[in-house]
Amino acid sequence: MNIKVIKGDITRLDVDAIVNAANNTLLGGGGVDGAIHKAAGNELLEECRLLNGCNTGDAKYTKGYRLVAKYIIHTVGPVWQGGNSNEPELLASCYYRSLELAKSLDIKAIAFPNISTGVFGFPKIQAAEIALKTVKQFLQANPFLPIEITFVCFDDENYDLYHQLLG
Ligand code: AR6
Repeated sequence: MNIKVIKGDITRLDVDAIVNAANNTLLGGGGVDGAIHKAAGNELLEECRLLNGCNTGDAKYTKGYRLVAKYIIHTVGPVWQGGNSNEPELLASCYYRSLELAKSLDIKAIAFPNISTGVFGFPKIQAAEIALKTVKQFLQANPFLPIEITFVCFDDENYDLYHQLLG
């Protein structure tokens, strides 16, 4: 299967594109967003300023600058508000839109963090189920696309969850 799970720091990955769990401004923040901006350098922020933000559930891309990855796909996950504010659909859309963008950029290897499961408070088990289900849906819809998808977990809880779900 072309889905992998690893534990580690997404900023160091040797892939064509890494996905950033950003916010609507796309101007940086804490968590993985802060780590990516720090590792990529100030030029990233300059390009992000030109993007005019991003809607929740959507994705936009920039160059990777000082990262090994050539591109950064910035997506905005939903803030968890109890589960009745379209959070599952919006989270699924983050993964699907990011993969559609990757396809249009001819990306062969992409790495995702566990979007929305930090500051944005999405329950980790539900988020992992949505992430895996959505990625599988995309692969089924694009059966001949040569793309390798890596989930990069930063904490043990997410890592263990993904391992269990992938079997
Ligand atoms: N590599 C991989 N995963 C990481 C890294 C890293 N270097 N650092 C943290 N994580 P979060 P969100 C994991 O809070 O919940 C920012 O301020 C972390 O353990 O980064 O989508 C943005 O600007 C967690 O599992 O993103 C937004 O305002 C996952 O990344 C807001 O946070 C996501 O946690 C977005 O919140």
